[in-house]
Amino acid sequence: MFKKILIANRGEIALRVIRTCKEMGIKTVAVYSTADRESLHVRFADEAVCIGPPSSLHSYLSVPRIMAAVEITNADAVHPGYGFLAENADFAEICAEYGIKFIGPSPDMIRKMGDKVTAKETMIKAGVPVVPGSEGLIVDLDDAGRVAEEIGYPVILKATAGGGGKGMRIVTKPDELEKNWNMARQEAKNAFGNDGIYIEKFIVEPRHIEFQIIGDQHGNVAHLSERDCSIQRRHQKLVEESPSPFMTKSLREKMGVAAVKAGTFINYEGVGTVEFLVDADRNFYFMEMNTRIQVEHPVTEEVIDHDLIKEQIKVAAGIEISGKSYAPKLHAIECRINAENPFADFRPSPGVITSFHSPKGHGIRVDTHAYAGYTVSPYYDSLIAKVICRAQTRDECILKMQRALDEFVIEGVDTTVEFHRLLMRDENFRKGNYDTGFMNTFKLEKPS
Ligand code: MV4
Repeated sequence: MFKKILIANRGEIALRVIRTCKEMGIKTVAVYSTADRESLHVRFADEAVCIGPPSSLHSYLSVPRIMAAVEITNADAVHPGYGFLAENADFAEICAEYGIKFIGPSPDMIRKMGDKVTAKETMIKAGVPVVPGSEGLIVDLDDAGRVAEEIGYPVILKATAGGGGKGMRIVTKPDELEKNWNMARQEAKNAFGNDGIYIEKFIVEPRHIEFQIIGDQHGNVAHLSERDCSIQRRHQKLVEESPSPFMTKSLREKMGVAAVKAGTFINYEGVGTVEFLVDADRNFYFMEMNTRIQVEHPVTEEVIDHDLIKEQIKVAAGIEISGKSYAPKLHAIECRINAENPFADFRPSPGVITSFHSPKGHGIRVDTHAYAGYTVSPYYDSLIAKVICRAQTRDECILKMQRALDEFVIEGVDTTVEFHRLLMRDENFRKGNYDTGFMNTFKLEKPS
């Protein structure tokens, strides 16, 4: 087992990883920017190294600075958390060159899944259903026109280097293709330095349902059931839950088989997520694979009763998993609490948290690095807490979440707590009647 893990991250996930390391008897090293001096991950780690100024580019995204911190502290492994360097194949490669275990899959695997066209081609070979579309990259506008006619409008143009919604354009009719083709190429080139585009049939208002998987170094892959992440706004997830209210026993079996097939075919090592689009008829299609631990992993932890960070560290150290897959035992919901004003287009609201009281009681978990007196920096993403509730049934879980949100006091910055309070009372949400279009019609009105 590792002796000392450096956590190349900040905020709640850095704290989350430190907690599990402590329970496993592993020493921890925190890294921090000057903006995060007072952060809890710095205080709770055994050692802490300042790696630079607030700007992520010169701190949490700086490979040389992180490697320097690894070297001076003698860490034998790096946990990347999510975001920052978590899916950076070059970083994983440099760790390997220095004999440091990158807690995650191999650089090759990260590259393969990071390129969406390659990922999709790989899944076709594995026998996992994918959205009908182009075979590989589109070469020019004529090619785009031919493929679009073949699969039928509406279609969606996606950047192969994209993911998470960046660089996508929906095309509803032929005369809109040229404009969108040019825009998609330009956007992709600017955002990723790669203008490779592919085309898919546009699935109208699908659900976003993802499967958590885990693979070990011995070829075993298991799935840990699904999370429904359909409640999102501008490709930012707001709420996740497990089980999905749209799931059936037979659909879970089929999707679970597909997720395990995906992981097994690529010999996946580590925790990962296979994202699917699910249409109204419950047809499901592979969308992307994430090769990191995700923000919403606690939902899965609560329903299957395992510490995913612990499992992740164990497989990274070469320990074999049991190989069996899990169905959810309970219901869990996560609400992401961001320092944003939901009544002003979710505008970020950095500043000092003057008072902070988090909800407590049976079945309630709050993952947070925030406290009274903590400053929310404008330099990083605005997630300040995750409230995760679990109960025997979805209805009880929603009631518990309501109670938890009612108890949550955060003063000094605007937060999305109020949004979630309204959402938990929404009739369609309560019925589980939602898809990725939900936020387009959700009426957000400030209670007077
Ligand atoms: C799609 C889709 C419909 N059809 N692909 C890809 C990245 C993910 N974060 C969103 N993605 C989607 N891919 C096909 N073939 C619908 C989405 C999608 C979406 C697209 C446009 C605007 C908002 C969206 C919200 C959720 C999902």
